[in-house]
Amino acid sequence: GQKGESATFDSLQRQVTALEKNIQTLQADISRHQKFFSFRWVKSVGKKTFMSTGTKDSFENGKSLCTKAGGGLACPHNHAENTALREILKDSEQAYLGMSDVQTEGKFLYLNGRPVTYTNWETGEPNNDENEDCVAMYDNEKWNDIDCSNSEMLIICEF
Ligand code: 291
Ligand code: CA
Repeated sequence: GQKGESATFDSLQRQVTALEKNIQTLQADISRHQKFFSFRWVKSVGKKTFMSTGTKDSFENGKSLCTKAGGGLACPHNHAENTALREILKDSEQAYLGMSDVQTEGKFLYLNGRPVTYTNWETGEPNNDENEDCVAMYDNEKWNDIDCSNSEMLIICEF
């Protein structure tokens, strides 16, 4: 009868309301995890933390992304930092480093202008092949000088 139908309707309405609440909670959780996973590429070494959003970009965009986030493009200052940085790279990925020799050819400077004190060049590098002022790390941990506008590479920041 009518009473039974109305009871069924009430029960359904309660279920829908409960489901809506569950969906809201899930949406909040997903949004939280999306933010978290965009920074899942994290390695700490000493006082330094390397962090990547996992996205590839140009040198210039990478530089500004890291700066805006309150850090800088990754520049390993010793072997331990270099190895930690390598661990963020997937096979055959490359990452820009926070240094260049755009001012004086052959003189690599950190982006704060100080001379580079630690290097891990690949054999035969830097070769300035067709004028290369930026530096990228290969997945073998070695460095290569590269055209700053060459390609989009994994952006890793340091904090
Ligand atoms: C060769 C070498 C490097 C040079 C590179 C770039 C393109 O390596 O001559 O010294 O920097 O070409 O011209 O390299 C990339 N990574 O796009 C090729 C090895 C990957
Ligand atoms: Ca090169």
